Amino acid sequence: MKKTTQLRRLLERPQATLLCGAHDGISASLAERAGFDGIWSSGFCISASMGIPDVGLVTMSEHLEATSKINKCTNLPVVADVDNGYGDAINVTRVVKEYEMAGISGICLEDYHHPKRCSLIKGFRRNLESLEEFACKVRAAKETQNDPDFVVIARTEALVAEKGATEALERAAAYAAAGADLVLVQSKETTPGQIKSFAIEWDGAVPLVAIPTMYPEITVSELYELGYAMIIFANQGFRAAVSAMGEVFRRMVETQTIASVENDICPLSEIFSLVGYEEIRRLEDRFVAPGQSGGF
Ligand code: SPV
Ligand code: MG
Repeated sequence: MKKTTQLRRLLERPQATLLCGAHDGISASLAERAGFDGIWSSGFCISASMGIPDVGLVTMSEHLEATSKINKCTNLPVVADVDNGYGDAINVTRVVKEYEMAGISGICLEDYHHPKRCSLIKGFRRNLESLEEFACKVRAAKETQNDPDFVVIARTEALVAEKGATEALERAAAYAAAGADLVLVQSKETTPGQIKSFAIEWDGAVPLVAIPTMYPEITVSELYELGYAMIIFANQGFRAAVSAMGEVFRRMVETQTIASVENDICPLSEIFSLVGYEEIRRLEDRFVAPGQSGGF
């Protein structure tokens, strides 16, 4: 089954579709192994893995390259965070073509004017595109897609930009009317009040998407009950890796030996299995004659 259709099927079930944020191939493999329904190629984690903040500095080609690597390492459908589409509606048409060709199952477009700003941090100036302009981008995305199963998520940052609940609802309704398959509403509050009231007020035109990073206490089933059909655990894996790496590096310098960390790190055998060394052995048996040298 095509991965786009796989995502559609997941969304048709009477239960939440749970996506895990990934920033590279191995994080996507691990998310699949853990039992997630799909992968979110997280702009926040991809930019952090490049050592830069998530403020519109990463280009479309860089996101696409990272997302393609993710997609090749998993059988799960991948939803790509494409920030604000890297320009106007014309840029969005190219985004859709490129991501469809790369086998990505859907994109999430957010209504920031360039430069976008990470939603998770307070104190930034946040400029949104006009409702009309962004609705045109959503329409452009939907009219460009070839595969009817390709999913376009429209994300409003109205609550994060402190525009109020009424504007958030108006924007969400306009984006749904423009053809968005789902609407993501983001909040930077540390309690779920905003996204709870949003869901209560929402007319249900399309299903909702939540990324509960800032209000982590809420459960998947609570969000689903409220009307959030897709839930994204966007960056916990990346943050776990950063904590683990930082601690192991610290201990190796402190003890001046790698023995101090050996029991706490992933065994090599697991890496071999995760990235398919066994397959290379099989290919060697089939295609590489004994004693054959490199090929150069
Ligand atoms: C991302 O993971 O890049 C997201 C989700 O867009 S958030 O960082 O919560 O805005
Ligand atoms: Mg993002």
